[in-house]
Amino acid sequence: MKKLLITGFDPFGGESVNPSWEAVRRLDTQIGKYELTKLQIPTVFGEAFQSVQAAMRELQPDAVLCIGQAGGRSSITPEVVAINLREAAIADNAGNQPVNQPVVEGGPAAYFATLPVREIAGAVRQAGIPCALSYSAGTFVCNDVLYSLLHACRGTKTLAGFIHVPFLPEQAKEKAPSMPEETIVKALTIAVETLP
Ligand code: PCA
Repeated sequence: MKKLLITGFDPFGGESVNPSWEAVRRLDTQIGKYELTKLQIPTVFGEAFQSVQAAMRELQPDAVLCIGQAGGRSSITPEVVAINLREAAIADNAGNQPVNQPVVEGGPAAYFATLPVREIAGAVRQAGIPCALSYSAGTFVCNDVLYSLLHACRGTKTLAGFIHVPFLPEQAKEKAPSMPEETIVKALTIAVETLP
């Protein structure tokens, strides 16, 4: 089987759960062509990707898929692009709040995800789950991880990408959109089934 490293984040911003990790940890360990290795990563600039990179060195995965929470979104959103910018509206879990900093000094402005994002979005929608491509992963830790990952994988065969997921119902205050955990798990399962 091929090897997939799949990650979710720890809770941040005053939340007590993060739907990305809650869903990732419930995924089957074999899906489609892939054997999954699951990893929880910290919502901390720099450190998050350092843990991804350490796991990549050990596992030598064929694909890396990182999952994150996007509170306020109502759909599963595969990210098309990451930009070379750290600009935090809130502090990360280590108290860092960078403004107008690059992710990688001297790096290109942006990288496109190398996973088949359109196929993933089409397959998830086909199953009746709301899913739309996103053209901004923000400028917080999720974008930081995706940019760093794509930078590290440039010129290699390792497929890399990121999917944002909505809040869980228990997190959604004042009519914020949310999605049941089992639906998020199903969407991520379909995403992995879609990987070449
Ligand atoms: N979402 C944040 C960082 C961790 C997470 O789950 C983001 O969208 O940047």
